[in-house]
Amino acid sequence: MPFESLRAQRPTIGGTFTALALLSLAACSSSSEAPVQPPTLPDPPSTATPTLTRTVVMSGLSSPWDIAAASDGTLFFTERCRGLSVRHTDGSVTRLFGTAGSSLVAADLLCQGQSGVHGIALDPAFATNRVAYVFMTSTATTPRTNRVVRLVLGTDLRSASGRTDIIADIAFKNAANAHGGAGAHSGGRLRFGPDGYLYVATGDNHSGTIPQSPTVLGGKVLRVTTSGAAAPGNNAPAGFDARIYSYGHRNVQGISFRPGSGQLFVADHGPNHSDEVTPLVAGGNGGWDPQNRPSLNCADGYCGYAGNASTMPMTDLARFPNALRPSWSNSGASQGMGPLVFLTGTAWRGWNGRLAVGLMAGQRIDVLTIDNAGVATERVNADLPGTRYRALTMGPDGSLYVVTDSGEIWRVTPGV
Ligand SMILES: [Ca+2]
Repeated sequence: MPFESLRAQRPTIGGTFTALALLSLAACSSSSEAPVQPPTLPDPPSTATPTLTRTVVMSGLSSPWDIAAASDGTLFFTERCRGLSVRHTDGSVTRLFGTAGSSLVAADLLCQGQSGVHGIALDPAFATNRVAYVFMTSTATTPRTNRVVRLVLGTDLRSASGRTDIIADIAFKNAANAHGGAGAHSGGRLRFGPDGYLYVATGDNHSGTIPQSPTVLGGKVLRVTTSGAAAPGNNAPAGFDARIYSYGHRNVQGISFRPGSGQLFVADHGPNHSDEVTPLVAGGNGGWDPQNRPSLNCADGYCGYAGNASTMPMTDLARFPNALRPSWSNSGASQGMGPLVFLTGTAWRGWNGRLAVGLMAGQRIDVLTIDNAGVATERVNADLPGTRYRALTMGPDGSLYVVTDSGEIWRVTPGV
């Protein structure tokens, strides 16, 4: 009997296969043939919940904000008022970019309110070009702006040089208003998509008009080349800045791409209600429009904290019937939705492909099952310590790396 026909007949349960295979082999083998070993089959994918092992990799960081992992396990992390640092695989740390003491000092770095140094992303060709991207607030212009800067790191990853500001005109809240201090709602997450383009999350700056503005880069998700130019296919409406991929957001804090489809899902931090996880499409409108309206007249023209989920919705389907529908709206009180990431790898067992969402005020990580239509059908708690979850990313080892507001980096490893 040909070997391949055995493989085609394989039953789904390994033990049964072994018995059948041995019977078949015995019936078909002649005494002149060498014994044939039955093939080894992988275990079927487990649908069980993984057990989680948590290791504190670093502690004592100052307002850490984001993290990126290189293929060899080197970790890059930002601290909001200090800059970008790297944790080498030997455990040593080098300050690369930011305030005094960094390899490359950014004299224009501003740490104010919620803002400062935010997202970090490594170039898709990082292994060969050592290029990294950082989101930061800058005093280089008046008014001040948020920027995405490109850096070239030394081959030993212990220095930075060659700063190029690839996006210099992201909206920044320059002055306090009735709703809070300067620096509020800058967005700031950076991630490369599977298409090789850089996605940039921005925030509404406590402005009533910015989220739906066709030209102001706040309350948006931008999609650009590694030089900061508009990526092809953004599908922004006529009259919009061509770098805009989606608009009508409040304060996007999480970006992740679904394995397989590559679709972008974002976490949009709600006001006093309705954090949202939303799958995006090019040119889409998230439906956030916190302007004055007949039923609401708000201080400084910003109604973002006025009303409720009906009168000031995070996704206003009355104004924008085609707005992007969220997968999950954390209705009730906002719990400070922050980062999110799709869990990937068979080690995650039944959670492989599910979406981990970090909540800050909620002090937990929820794991969402998303159906093919992009709708969340199940939500479970990850059973990790209660703390404010600021950043999540997958490491090259299949572990989940977690950054907490309290200043720690964890490695969370799934197991049986
Ligand atoms: Ca929305």
